[in-house]
Amino acid sequence: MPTRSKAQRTSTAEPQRGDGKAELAFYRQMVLVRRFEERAARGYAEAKIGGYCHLNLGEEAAVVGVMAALEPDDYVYTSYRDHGYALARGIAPERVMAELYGRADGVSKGWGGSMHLFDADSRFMGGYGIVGGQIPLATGTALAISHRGGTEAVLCQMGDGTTNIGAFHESLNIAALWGLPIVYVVSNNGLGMGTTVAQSSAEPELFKRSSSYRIPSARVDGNDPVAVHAAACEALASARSGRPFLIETITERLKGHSVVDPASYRSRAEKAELLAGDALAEYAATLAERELLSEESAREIDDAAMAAVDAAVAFADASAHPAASTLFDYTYATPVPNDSRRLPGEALFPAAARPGAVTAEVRA
Ligand SMILES: Cc1ncc(C[n+]2csc(CCOP(=O)(O)OP(=O)(O)O)c2C)c(N)n1
Repeated sequence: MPTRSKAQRTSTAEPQRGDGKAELAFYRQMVLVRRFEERAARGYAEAKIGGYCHLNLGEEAAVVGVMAALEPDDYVYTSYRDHGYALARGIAPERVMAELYGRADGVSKGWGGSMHLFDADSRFMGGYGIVGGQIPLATGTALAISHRGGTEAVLCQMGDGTTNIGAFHESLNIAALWGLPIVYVVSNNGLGMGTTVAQSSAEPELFKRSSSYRIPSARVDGNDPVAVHAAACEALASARSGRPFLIETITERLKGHSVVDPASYRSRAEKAELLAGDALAEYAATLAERELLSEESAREIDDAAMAAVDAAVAFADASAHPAASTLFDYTYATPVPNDSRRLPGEALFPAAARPGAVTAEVRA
């Protein structure tokens, strides 16, 4: 069993309900994520963005609250729904948008796209397109930290549907057995594509799933960034002391699974209800009620977010497409010659092995 140094660090990011500054900072970030995602949807419709594209619209509070609890040297792994997490990690909107545009100045040099944002400098280890692919990798990172007696923690975010992937259970088991410094965050937006949690999970109260592995857990209102932040601070403190933790945030995705999903599994009435209960608007109203946010400051915050997103789009538009010669440069640790690709028109099979030209051969 790996040894974990007991040199522990408590999180400096303490929950701050009542301190208007922290609450406004959450709001600012939530608005930035909202405006960024709206613009990403537009960029997709304009064919500026290709491939898959999944948005955090509606999930801003859950994203921002959890990310604010991290230290700069902690590691972050997320699902493909990763834009908001990257922004909340402090990665420049320009570099995130350029990645969505598939440009060389993107955070993954244009080769990753929306689902694969990666920035080693901020220990943002990615965006993963394979459902649950991030969980064993995040757990392995926690194992590495534990081996070298580090004080960092790992945050591993996933969707509700992901808790049914085998790797979720394998990873939680190992994390608990070996006391790894990891927090699993399940963003429960009620749906895995069009399948509800009730249809897919025998235990629909997802935070309870970790109890099979004796991992403490909490369910929290994902519409309240302060509550999410408080839960994440507690979870990270637990992880750093050698006890992994699981947080389930109850959240909503306002739109379809990805930008091309019309969400026809939701009725019109349900869609209208969703928009009417938008967490961002509700949070703004709460701040206004507490006299932390005036109409004027709300407008200023919105204008600043729009300006940041406009600048990100201009930057992405001006950035070059990555050179084809760099295709394999960041894929393998061992360099792969770029001319090892099959060229257009080149035969798939060597002449003697072409379909129809093969003579049966048996080797004893
Ligand atoms: C191993 C694997 N199986 C299936 C898919 C197809 N797929 C992509 S997203 C998704 C739903 C995941 O839902 P959830 O974990 O709830 O995350 P959310 O999209 O709600 O954030 C599925 C089944 C995939 N990408 N990888």
